[in-house]
Amino acid sequence: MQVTLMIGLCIGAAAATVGTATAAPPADALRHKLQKITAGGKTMFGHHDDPVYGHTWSYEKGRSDALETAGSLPAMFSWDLGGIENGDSLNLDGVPFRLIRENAIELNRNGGVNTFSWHLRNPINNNDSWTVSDTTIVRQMMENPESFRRQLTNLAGFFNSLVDENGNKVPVIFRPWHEHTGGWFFWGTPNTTEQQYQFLWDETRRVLDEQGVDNVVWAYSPDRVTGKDQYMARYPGDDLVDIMGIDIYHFDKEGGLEEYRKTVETGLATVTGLAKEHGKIPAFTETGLESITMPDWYTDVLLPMLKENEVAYVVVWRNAHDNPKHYYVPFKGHPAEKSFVTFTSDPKILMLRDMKPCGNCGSEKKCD
Ligand code: BMA
Repeated sequence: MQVTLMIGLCIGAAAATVGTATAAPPADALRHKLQKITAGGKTMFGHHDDPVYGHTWSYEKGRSDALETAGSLPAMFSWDLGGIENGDSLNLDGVPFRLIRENAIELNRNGGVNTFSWHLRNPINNNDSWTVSDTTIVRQMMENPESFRRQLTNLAGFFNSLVDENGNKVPVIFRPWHEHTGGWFFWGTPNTTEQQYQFLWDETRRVLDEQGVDNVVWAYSPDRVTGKDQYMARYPGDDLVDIMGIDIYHFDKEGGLEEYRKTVETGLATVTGLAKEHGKIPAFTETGLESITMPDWYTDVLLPMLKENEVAYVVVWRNAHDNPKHYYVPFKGHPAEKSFVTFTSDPKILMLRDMKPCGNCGSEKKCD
């Protein structure tokens, strides 16, 4: 009862249209929350598809590999919207959008934060994001934008459908056109011109604005970069970006550690430096060591990097239920469990148990 009342008051004050046309958009409250978290020296932990499936299970309400090891859900859930552009009911990994919506709304109610990526099928020939054999796709999208606009309208419909039980829009992070410094997506640098990449951002924002999407905080997240010049080469502009992030994975098990450390050092120094200069929120938008082949990875590798570079959040990728090696959070009995427990208990790291349903401090750890 008390909780419900508090949520109502907080969201109402921060975001709702209370009889006036000038109420702040819902995205403002989330931007503010992320700024507070960063300023307080905290980092939210996030996991892709966390509550809908794990290493050995799928679609069992109440389960989460992170919850079963760390004792709390992550502060953030990451989701993918691939498929929404075609009006599908399941995303590209088989997750029902209905379930994504329900979980996202519930997480927001409990003080957590949702972030969305978009591995869409291209609107020209419906090939997936990873099909890069035809490097004219984005040029064709610019020449004939109608089908792309229809895709964006479907995407906007999803964001507009994130409404809580009080009728308030739920603010979320959206991270489109990610990892473009690599060549594996059709929008990647080798497959597009600067102008074409900019078009994707401009058109996405234009259609979402036109459709009244006011609950999105925008994240720009290249893959690894050599420094500020490469990071900024295709930066869509301060007016289109709220979060400066980066995606960097640890490959090749222990053998790849030195390389990972070096790349993250450069990547996070770039992100935090530029975020300060541009007044943006810094984030480690994707990382992880597949199968967590180093038992102390969370405490010995990831945590020190986060202590050196203040980022609002870090997200690790999914624990697939149908691919035994594809997981990034330990499950019960995994050798990395102890390290994950220590990591998630560190005063710097925020799990859902550390988040306030609303309120201004961003975390209970910080409020104490
Ligand atoms: C990749 C893998 C794929 C998945 C895709 C989109 O990194 O996890 O299995 O389809 O992300 O979620």
